[in-house]
Amino acid sequence: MVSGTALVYDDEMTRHKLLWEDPICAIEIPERLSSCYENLKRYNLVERCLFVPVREGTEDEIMLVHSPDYLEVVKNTQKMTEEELRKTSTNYDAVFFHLTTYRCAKLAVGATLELVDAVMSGTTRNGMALVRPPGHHSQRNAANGFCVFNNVAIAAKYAQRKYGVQRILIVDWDVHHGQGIQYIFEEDPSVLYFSWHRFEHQQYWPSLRESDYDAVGQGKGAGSNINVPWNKVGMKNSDYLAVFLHVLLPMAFEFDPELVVVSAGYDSGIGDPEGQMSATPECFAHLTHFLMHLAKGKLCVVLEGGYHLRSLSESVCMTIKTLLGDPLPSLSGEMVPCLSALESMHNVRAAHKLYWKCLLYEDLTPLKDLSTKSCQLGQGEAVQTGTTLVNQQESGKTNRDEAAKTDEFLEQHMKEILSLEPPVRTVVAEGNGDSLPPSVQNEKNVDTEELKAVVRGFAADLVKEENVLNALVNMLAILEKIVKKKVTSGLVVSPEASLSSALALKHCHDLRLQKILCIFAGDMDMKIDSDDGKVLLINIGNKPSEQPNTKYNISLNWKEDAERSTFFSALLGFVLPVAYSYQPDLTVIAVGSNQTLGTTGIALLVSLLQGLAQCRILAVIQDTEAQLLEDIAKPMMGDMTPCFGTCSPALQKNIQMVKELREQLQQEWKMLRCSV
Ligand code: Q9C
Ligand code: ZN
Repeated sequence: MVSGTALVYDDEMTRHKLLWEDPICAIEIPERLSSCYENLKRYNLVERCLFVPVREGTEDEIMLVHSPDYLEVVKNTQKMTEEELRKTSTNYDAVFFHLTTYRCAKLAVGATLELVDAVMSGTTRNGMALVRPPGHHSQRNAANGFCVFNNVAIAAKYAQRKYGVQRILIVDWDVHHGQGIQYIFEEDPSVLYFSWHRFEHQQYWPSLRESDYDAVGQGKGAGSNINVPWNKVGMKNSDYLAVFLHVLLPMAFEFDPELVVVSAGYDSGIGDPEGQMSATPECFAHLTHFLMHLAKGKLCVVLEGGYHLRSLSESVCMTIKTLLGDPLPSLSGEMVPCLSALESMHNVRAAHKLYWKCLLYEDLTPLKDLSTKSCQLGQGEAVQTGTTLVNQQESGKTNRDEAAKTDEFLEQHMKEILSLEPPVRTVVAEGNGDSLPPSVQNEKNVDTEELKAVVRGFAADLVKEENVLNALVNMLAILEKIVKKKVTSGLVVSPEASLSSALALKHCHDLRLQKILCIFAGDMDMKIDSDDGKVLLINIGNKPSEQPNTKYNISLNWKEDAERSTFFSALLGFVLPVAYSYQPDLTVIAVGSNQTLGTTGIALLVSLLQGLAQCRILAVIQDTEAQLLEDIAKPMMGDMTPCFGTCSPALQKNIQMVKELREQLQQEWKMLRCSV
């Protein structure tokens, strides 16, 4: 398995700067880069990465995307007077040139290509390039929006040429539309481009008609351009998560990329003066974590925008921590997507219905223009900043006050979320350790009277046999280690998986855990009492359940044999939205006999559930299924699962079942919603 995270950075890229007064360009400052690097040092993350030196991108590499004439224009800025630099800058929208711009822009390209090389050659699994100037607005013949050369687009062309990569996914989470990338790959079905962006019904910069959801790509590229316009500011963690779960990820898994490149702008984060959105730094950890499950983990993250220094640098650190495999902090905030986000999601899903199997059976008639309606309904749903109404001077002051408020908030917020997090990933296992990866510690048999008493108190009549008693006692010992944050996860092989999980749930209650997410896969014969909301039980069983579904007791039953694509839509479209809505303190996964998810299915389930409950998972496996031990241990250690590959469309009745369940429960679990 390939491991490690590359960090590509050079402070020479801080030399490019604005020399004259220009309120529009004033936010793209050198400190954007240096503050990220300083913060990475503060968190001791630099030494955990493989440091990769930058190089200049060559003229040929730049011309993979840009015209020779445009290259010449940029090259000429090297020897201009300030007056000429200024004059050249005015030929483009929101751009400034400096004597060092050409050099820095070549380094930004080269840094991005070094990252692609590190990942494609297998030197590291993933990595991040911290670069300036950014790239996603720049076009074949033009600089635009602080961007000179299109770093990410050049990287995609380079990966296609040098490594013969067949399918590349570009995820642009910058708050602006990377129209430059859209133009370059519009007709290319081998590059799937996803962008969300502040749009406000085309009022927001760059105010292009082609930034709306109905720009799906052209010719052979139809379906390979995904635009999610944000028509309101104030979008928060739950809105971003909903778009990933219901729009990007189903399409991305179906596309099955061989490489993922992120246009990672952090102006979509809280406090940013441009974006005016509300996503907190850990949101970027979750976005990164999801993308790590594609393309066998080959993920290149490349900096674009981000203008609130504290927000930017904390979010960059969360991204790199996640790339390194650290446990993720829980996603904070109310898990309810706003109406305006739901409207955008519905529209983009409807626009792509014809092109994607995962949307084929969805009931997606285009919405009427609800902009006025959603404004009325949306009050209180989005933050209204009102800074546009005040004059220049006052608004400067307001922005400074707001920036300082966000600084204060982030100081506190980061302390809170990082103190809750277990420091390192550790997995302990009980039972026969033969088939376990070496990184998994084997739990020594414990022999405490206290725990034995707990077991006897729970099921004295059931634990006649010594081996059952020991298994249960060891399970409790592991559970206590997880709850006390001595380890992140635990594995238990049990002769009585149902009994073990029921006891685990009871003991969680004794240990005062508030909310336990319990996932049963395969045959389990334990009735779990979950009416009080302390346990949320999701059964992914084979046997049709006798009881109707309720808020806290849900059964998903496939009609035929388990299909990959049914499992995908159930996992992304149902299990994860419910789990994120619930926000559990611990996840218990119990695998009974005859489970039908298969090795990859179980591994993907375990891996994605690590975004919840601060990564705390107890897996209880029926001894008949013990060969699954390694498949469950690996994702717990942060080893991403192999890809599924493109899958045949799911049976309509299975998709129908997931859809009905979603509709039935979306009042209770709001993250299930993907339409107004
Ligand atoms: N009122 C990047 O984030 N703003 N570029 C123009 C006019 C330009 C952003 C505002 C923003 C460019 C890489
Ligand atoms: Zn941006």
